[in-house]
Amino acid sequence: ASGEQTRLGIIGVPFAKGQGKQGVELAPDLLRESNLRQVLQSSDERLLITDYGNLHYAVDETLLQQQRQHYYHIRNYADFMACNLALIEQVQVMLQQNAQFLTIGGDHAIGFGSVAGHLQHTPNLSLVWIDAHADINLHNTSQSGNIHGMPVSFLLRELRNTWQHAALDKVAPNCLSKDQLVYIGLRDIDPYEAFILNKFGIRYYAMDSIDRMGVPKVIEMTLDALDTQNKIHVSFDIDALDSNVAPCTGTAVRAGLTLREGISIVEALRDTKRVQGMDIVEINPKLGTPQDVRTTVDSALEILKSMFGYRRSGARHYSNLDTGIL
Ligand code: HAR
Ligand code: MN
Ligand code: MN
Ligand code: MN
Repeated sequence: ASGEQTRLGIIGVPFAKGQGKQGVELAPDLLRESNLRQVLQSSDERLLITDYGNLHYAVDETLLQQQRQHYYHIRNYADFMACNLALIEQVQVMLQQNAQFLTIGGDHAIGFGSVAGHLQHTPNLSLVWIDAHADINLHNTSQSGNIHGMPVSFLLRELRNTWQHAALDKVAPNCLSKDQLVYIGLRDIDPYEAFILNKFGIRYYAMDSIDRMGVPKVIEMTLDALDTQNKIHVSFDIDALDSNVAPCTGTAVRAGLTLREGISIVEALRDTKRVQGMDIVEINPKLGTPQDVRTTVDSALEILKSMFGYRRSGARHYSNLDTGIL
């Protein structure tokens, strides 16, 4: 079994129009320049990595018309939908060619296309959304008009009908069940978002739950909630981490996950062997000092290498090792 390889596809999505700050679009190339590939490869020698480059999209007249007629109050709706439609296709291509995929944002608006594409390939899917924010606003509840605060509402069966002019049944017919969604790390929930979470009984472990129960219990409850037959998608917003380890992000909220808590969560999810897709989003190298950028990128790489095989307790397979020393 030590010669067995796992194919991993990577797509960069340099999308910044889900919020107001320039800079998140630089993250995919910055991670590549920071040796993402080598870091992942050395975390597990069996990974076979294919980098598909950065996603391109074109906005068509139908989407511009949807925006003008129905979603003019949502900033960049047409760009959002065009980018996500391209991502939905790209994720399915990656899953035809690879066992796992990684989507590098960009802001969290791309969480819609990444998870929706995953759902079209694998209808029985669970989603773990690790974030300071719930990103579950509707077009008529958002205070900011920023669509990176709304992607989850496009995914859930119970909420997607609020986007009745978005033709979701056509572009992404498979949707997520509300009992297969778990949030971890929340600490900045808008009033309408809290109403929605509670109305539908969506599971969320906000930072106070983590403080009360600790990460091991939260992970246990998370895994208990998810159907063991399902594959898992992990959408990791870097702002879930405390701003001392992830300062370069557009909407930093203090008192977040420590890097160790983040790593523990990701390790436990990885150890289920059911994680098939992951996003890492909201890294903005234009915010903060060069040292802050270094810190944020290093934290992201730690999270990613844990997801894709690194064990703090040491490697378990030794195919490339000269064991003649003993
Ligand atoms: N809830 C706020 C809004 O909808 C803030 C959302 C900030 N979102 C992110 N993604 N950074 O998690 O505008
Ligand atoms: Mn497949
Ligand atoms: Mn987010
Ligand atoms: Mn966030």
